[in-house]
Amino acid sequence: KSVLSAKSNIFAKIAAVANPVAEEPDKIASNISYHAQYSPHFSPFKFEPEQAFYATAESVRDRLIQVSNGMRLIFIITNLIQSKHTILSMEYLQGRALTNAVGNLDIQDAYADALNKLGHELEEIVEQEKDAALGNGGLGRLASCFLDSMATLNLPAWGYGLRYRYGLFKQRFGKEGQEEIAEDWLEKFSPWEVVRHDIVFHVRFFGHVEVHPTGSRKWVGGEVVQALAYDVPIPGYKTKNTISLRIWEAKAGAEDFNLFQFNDGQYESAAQLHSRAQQICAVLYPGDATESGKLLRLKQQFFLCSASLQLFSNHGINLRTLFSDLRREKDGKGLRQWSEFPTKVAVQLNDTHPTLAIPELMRLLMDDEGLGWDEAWDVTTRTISYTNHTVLPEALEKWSQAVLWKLLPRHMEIIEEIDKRFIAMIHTTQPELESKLSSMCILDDNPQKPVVRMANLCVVSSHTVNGVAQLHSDILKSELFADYVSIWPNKFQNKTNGITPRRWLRFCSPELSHIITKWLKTDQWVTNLDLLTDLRQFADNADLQAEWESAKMANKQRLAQFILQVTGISIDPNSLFDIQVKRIHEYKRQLLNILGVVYRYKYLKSISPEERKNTTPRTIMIGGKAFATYTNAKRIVKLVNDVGAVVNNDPDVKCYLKVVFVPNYNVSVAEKLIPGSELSQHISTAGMEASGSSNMKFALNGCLIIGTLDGANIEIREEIGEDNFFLFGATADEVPRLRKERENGLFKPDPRFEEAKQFIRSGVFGSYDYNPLLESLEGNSGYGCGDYFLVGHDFPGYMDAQARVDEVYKDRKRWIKMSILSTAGSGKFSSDRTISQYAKEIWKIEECRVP
Ligand code: B1N
Repeated sequence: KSVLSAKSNIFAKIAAVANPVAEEPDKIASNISYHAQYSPHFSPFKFEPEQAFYATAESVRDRLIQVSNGMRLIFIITNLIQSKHTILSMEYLQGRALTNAVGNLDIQDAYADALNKLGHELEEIVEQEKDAALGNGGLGRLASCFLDSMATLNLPAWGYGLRYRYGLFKQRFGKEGQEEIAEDWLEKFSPWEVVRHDIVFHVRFFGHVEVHPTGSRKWVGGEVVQALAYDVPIPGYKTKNTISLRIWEAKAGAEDFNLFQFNDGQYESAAQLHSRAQQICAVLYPGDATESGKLLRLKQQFFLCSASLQLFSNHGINLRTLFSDLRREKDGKGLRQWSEFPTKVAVQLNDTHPTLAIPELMRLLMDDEGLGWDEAWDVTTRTISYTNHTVLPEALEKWSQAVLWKLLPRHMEIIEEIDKRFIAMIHTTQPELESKLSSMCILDDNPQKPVVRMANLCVVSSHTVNGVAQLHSDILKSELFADYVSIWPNKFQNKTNGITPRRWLRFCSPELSHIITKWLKTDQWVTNLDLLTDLRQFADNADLQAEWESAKMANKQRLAQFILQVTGISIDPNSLFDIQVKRIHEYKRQLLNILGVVYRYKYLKSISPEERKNTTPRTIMIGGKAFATYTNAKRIVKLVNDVGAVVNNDPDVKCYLKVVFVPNYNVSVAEKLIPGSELSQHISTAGMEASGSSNMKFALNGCLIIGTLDGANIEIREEIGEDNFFLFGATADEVPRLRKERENGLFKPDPRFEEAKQFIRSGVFGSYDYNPLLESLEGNSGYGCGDYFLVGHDFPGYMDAQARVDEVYKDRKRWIKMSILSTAGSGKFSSDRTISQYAKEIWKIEECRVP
């Protein structure tokens, strides 16, 4: 009863605060002008596009804050009844926010009109925004798509991350190839975030464990930094629900500043604690080749986990202070019982990076709240769930035990105890697994380098473990985590990734969206993507085909404009636009793509000008960043650039082949490339790409895929039909045998493969030494066997699939039909579907809609 009365009280408050501000363009224009005038950041006498962007964004943010304040109250109230789910992720790749915000709030037309009145175009203004690139690639972008879906589906769910000062580096090119520049996304300020001076926690590092006479343990000493919360509002699509991405910043307090030393002229040492605190959130993924780099990365991970979990465990206590009528129902601890905690809080670990949430929650429950081991373990394991995103051995985190003992002594005690109890459980209940224990347990005590296996800790401590595409989840069960399946057969699930159809179709390709809405006679597909299947019945319709083709052409022309602007290369919108954009990695096989290009170039040179006219002209665009210390990835980037420089300037072929390295690939570049794409390459060695998610974005935009049976490609092909997918390459189960054969010298390379490599060696593309790269395809690749990624094996199949692409492209009707069917078959890949499955099958939460 009292909950209900408090609720109706709150609803009245929300109605008061969440009244939307004026929708009329005139009022919006004056609101924008107000921000331009009173913003402390710019001169009031200037209203260039940059100022216009910040003023517009601040005006939109006001609305978001109004709605999100209302939302917060709803969450607080319903949290007493319902749960609140949390994603902990070290990465969020948000990109730009303005188009998405006005689109989701359904106010883009009013804002476009308002800006017109002020002498600006919305399309130009949105280009002023810097990408928030607090992530590396697919894993971070997935977390961002999830936030959009959580908000749109009205789920009481937030994301927690770090506020990196410098996000993913900016990519530039010098003589030697890729150079990395710090990306200053906060150079001016971010108009979206709201600093929460009321939400600050202390996070400790180092120190020691004190044992009290009662046996209880306490972590004390060491150094303590403050975690300060910034909230970035995340609007749902056409709903009042606005959730938050809460990002933590590390700082030191005034008491950490040594005024005495400063006055004594020792400026650096006076501010030492401040600069140490600042290091924590200085950069996304600091290099971890050195010991200090490893320590810093570990500090980042713990910082995220500790700040977020202190917040959750304080949650109940915060509630008490807010609602006096509810307080009487409590037993003085905020929550009725700690055993209820997992019904209020669910924590999803986005890969192993936030694994330290496990021992941190145990520590908070035992050392701060006084729970015994069994009770704390029960609460922790019912709260935490884990998503695995990779099976690549080098990406499976293992942290040095010695470093962990130093940095987090109490947590290491807890991890040791978890491991001890796990081993004891195997001895008593599953003795048949004893022979497997050395690889199943958490602590790897190998004397060379004792480490903690984070993935094992996650599997042992989570109630649910999931992979990100069906094949990947199957591989987790049959290989990586096979030994655990017999202990916990129901722990393992699949949640095939998804993408938000708002950003990745509705807003990035308005033309195609309008056509879809027109033919489906509804725009409901934006939140119910399965409706796209209804397009199938029109795939042969000449009118739809004509509209489809002209929308794609408009997107291609816009893309050609963009490419000219950023590279100076002019590309022909009548050529086939073939795109591969993703992080540069040997397993993703950009090298296979470029070797194919080299062969195509050689072939075009070898035929007569007449024969060339019968070929399908292509523009191949490759983009992506190579990790700063990943030498072979950087060599691949250099090769693409070098091949482009020769091919694009060769008068014999330049009408038939262009090769463009798209610089500084990021979310906003993707929003330009994907709508204008016709073919995209998802050509990883089978079994190595956990899912992929750009494959879904391309397919949704009517782009055909050339790809292997890997990750989500398999499911995409199932959905859109095998006739509409250019398949090639070995399957995941063939890969181990093929590697063995390679090792035993049984592999016979295709002559075209040899020719392509020879052509590069001959120096046609310049004097850079490509031998080390080419040798990775031959002798020892450093991965145990030559050509570990099977580029040579898959090359002929790839070339044949590319030849099929060339043929089909000549038949315009057939190509456009396939393009329509691609979009029509993409319904399954909405992140709304993925998130509904997480909500139902892992978090057990329901929607919590703002009335
Ligand atoms: O996660 C994506 C998948 O679609 C991709 O297939 C997968 O490669 C990607 C260490 C990772 N897996 N692991 C990472 C990121 C950062 C890091 O420091 C590993 N990224 C993926 C979404 O499921």
